[in-house]
Amino acid sequence: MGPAGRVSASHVVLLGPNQQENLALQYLAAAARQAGHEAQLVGFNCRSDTANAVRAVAGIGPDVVGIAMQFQHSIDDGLALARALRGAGFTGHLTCGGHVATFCYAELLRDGAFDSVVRHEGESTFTELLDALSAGKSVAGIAGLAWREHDGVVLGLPRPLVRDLDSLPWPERQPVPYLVAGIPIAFLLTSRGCTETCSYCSISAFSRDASGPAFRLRAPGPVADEVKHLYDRGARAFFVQDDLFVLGSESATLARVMALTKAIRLRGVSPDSAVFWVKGRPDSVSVPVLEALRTMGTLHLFLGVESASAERLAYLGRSHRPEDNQRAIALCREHGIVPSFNLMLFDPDCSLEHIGETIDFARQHPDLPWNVCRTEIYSGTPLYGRLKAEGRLQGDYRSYGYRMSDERAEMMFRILRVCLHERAFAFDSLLNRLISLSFARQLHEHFFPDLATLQLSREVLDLVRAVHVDTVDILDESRALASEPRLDPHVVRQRAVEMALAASRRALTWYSEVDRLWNHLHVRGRSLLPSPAS
Ligand code: B12
Ligand code: SF4
Repeated sequence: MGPAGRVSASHVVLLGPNQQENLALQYLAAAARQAGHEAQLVGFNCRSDTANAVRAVAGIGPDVVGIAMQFQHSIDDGLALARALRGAGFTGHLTCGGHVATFCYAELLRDGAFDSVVRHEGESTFTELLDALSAGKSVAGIAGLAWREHDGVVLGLPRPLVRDLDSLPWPERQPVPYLVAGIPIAFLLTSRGCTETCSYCSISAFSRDASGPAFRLRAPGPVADEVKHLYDRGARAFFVQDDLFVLGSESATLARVMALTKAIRLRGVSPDSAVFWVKGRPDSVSVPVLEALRTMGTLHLFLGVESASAERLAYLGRSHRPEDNQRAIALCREHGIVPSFNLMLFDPDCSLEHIGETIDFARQHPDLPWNVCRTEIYSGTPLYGRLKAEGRLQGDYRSYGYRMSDERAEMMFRILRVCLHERAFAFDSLLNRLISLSFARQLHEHFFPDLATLQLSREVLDLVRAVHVDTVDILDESRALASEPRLDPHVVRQRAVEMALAASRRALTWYSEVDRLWNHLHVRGRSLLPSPAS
């Protein structure tokens, strides 16, 4: 007899995106295993993975399948996977979870082949679900769960968020290390949630919907224990996936980062041998904070810049001002930390003037890793509520859209959708790959500081600069086109296609250059990094 008087254990397969692994599913697998169940992870990144995923599930033969519903834009893929699993004869319990599932549980249970939806944080709800199923009991009444009953949807009582994050078992990492530039990387969480309330963001909406707390920190000791454990498995760079690693107040950040640094060093891991990638907001960056981050071994700071327009920042619910962006970037440059950022050029109420301010900002930083995007609408967020109230939401929960109130901004976005799709908007876009490549060159600068690295870094920087200068030109050109008086849609379409063709001709060598540098850094890193045992 297993734990809690259970007769048998559940065998579960968890399916979801596995770029940068998947800490959500890894935490769930660890919790399930701790409760005596069997759990396996299978990668499912896009629709074309469906057949392989279905085959893998059929080969494993689990009692329960859980599908990650992390991204609003890929709900349809998750629904199709659920249907395909049923079509292939899977008759066990089918559940899902994640930010999207938390808010769209009713629609998913209505449209999907799911039996239940795990809402908010999943560890306890999911293991209770597995316990109930393996004991042959009904899942009805499990807190945090929504389920189907008599063709209707029933919502269980809410489950409070876990108070002590260190009570959770560590995520069950994949056996083969994830490599960037040949260096083993580990993904890590030292907190959950965020103290801010940006109008477009799922993080604050998620914890608010669960009745808080908005933000929880792990204690430095257990984080350092996990870092040491991962270090002993070979990890040399730590990607901290916290949404808010640099805290709101300077004194709190300094206390936190110094405590973490001390605890990590006490366990024998020095900044020479392990480095960090973290996230922060421009208004929380200061000289003491950067010095503390540097001492911890931070190389890279993903900075929440978002826009260079004061009006847009206020609309997006950001707490910082445009001058914070410039100040934070200048300080990062001085302290040898590379900042990367995303620029939300478009949002429902932006104008061409606002967009111009952000393009000017991008123009000033051609050497830094950045990308541009449109603000997307996620269920449960204040921006979703606003557009719904204004009657402007298009599409449905499987992917919301909107038309910008400024027709010229809308026109500019449509032009860019034609000529910058692969370069900026696609998940594996050239600009996203340059962000990864920039971190890759930083890893080599840190671990292998020699002349050959210097040459490679120069090549990466030249490439980043060339692509960014060209991208800013395209942004300018499309903005100018959208500003022309009396726009004829046919002419605009024609010009957009011409611009797209010219842009892809220029980008042709850049794609192969990214591949070449990425592969070269990978092979070189693998050959130069001493194995953990040596
Ligand atoms: C790391 C990360 C990534 C990584 C890796 C993603 C991965 N493979 O896991 C990368 C860089 C690839 C990425 C990319 C993107 N991301 Co991202 N990402 C994150 C981030 C920061 C952390 C995810 C994480 O590990 N969380 C920690 C775990 C423990 O928390 P959790 O995810 O909430 O999981 C718990 C519960 O939700 C639940 N649960 C979750 N999944 C499941 C599944 C089952 C079966 C069950 C039962 C329960 C369950 O239980 C978990 C444990 O308690 C989140 C923000 C966040 N804090 O979650 C954004 C987030 C998920 N990303 C987001 C977005 C928008 C994107 C991009 C679209 C960005 C872009 N413009 O390119 C892309 C899309 C990529 C794609 N494949 O299409 C949004 C999604 C919003 C939405 N509603 O759609 C988020 C929420 C950030 C935000 N600010 O809103 N991302
Ligand atoms: S600071 Fe980042 S994680 Fe926090 S609410 Fe804003 S966008 Fe979300």
